[in-house]
Amino acid sequence: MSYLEDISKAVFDGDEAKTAELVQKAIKDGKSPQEILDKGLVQGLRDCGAGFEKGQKFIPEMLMSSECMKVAMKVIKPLLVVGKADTEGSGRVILATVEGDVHDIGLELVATMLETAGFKVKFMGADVPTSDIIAAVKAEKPQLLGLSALLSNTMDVMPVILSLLKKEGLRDSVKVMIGGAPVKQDFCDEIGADGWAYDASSAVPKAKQLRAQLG
Ligand code: B12
Repeated sequence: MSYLEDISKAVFDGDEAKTAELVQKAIKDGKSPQEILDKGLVQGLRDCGAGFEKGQKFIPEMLMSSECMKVAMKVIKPLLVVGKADTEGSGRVILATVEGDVHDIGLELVATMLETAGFKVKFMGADVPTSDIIAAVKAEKPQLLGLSALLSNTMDVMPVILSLLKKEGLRDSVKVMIGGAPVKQDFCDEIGADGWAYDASSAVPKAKQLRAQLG
């Protein structure tokens, strides 16, 4: 097995100690942190989700796999940030996973990548009440609002947030970027959000593009 497959398997197995050990070794061997993240760690979580869908994995196991990811991110995050800072695309961003949805690992990666690109990020976490998101936009006037949903049913909170922003007269001053595994470009078009990105890396150029549109 390749080192990436070994890392994926350790995450899939929910083995925190092994994940940390393998990630540290890969870094020491000069492997790319981005590759470890995208092709090792995230793949392990995806495999775990696929196992859950097939009834081979259960919630406590998904939780153990997500803990592996968190442990590994402690090692990787500083390496992703070092050497890439760039203030060109700077702007203020609020990030939140919508109400009713506890998934926040992917959004944390988006936060890391945006910070790396020079954005000032307010990370509100998961299961954030819609009223808190609206209040934060009102109080902090960010250029961007990033919303995440991992569940097919919580995606539907996104258009509710958009219409409340409109009702509060905030919609024209903030660009809304959406993401999360079930969220796609067609959904973005359908609900009238400003942008969608597939993953944390592609969220950066998308955020810069949206920021530039505000002038
Ligand atoms: C870990 C996990 C959990 C953990 C979450 C821990 C945490 N703190 O996040 C726990 C165990 C708590 C959990 C719970 C549940 N989960 Co869960 N979970 C997962 C799993 C395995 C991995 C998610 C993950 O972290 N992926 C890795 C990250 C890096 O990827 P990502 O989240 O997609 O994020 C990337 C992109 O989507 C994008 N992105 C994400 N957000 C944003 C935002 C913006 C603005 C942008 C631009 C981009 C962007 O960038 C990210 C980084 O590259 C997925 C399987 C999967 N394939 O995703 C299931 C999955 C999401 N869960 C699922 C389910 C059903 C549940 C539960 C309902 C189970 C239950 N019966 O209770 C509960 C939900 C409870 C709730 N109310 O929310 C289903 C959802 C099915 C659906 N489409 O509705 C999945 C797909 C599993 C499956 N295949 O069935 N889960």
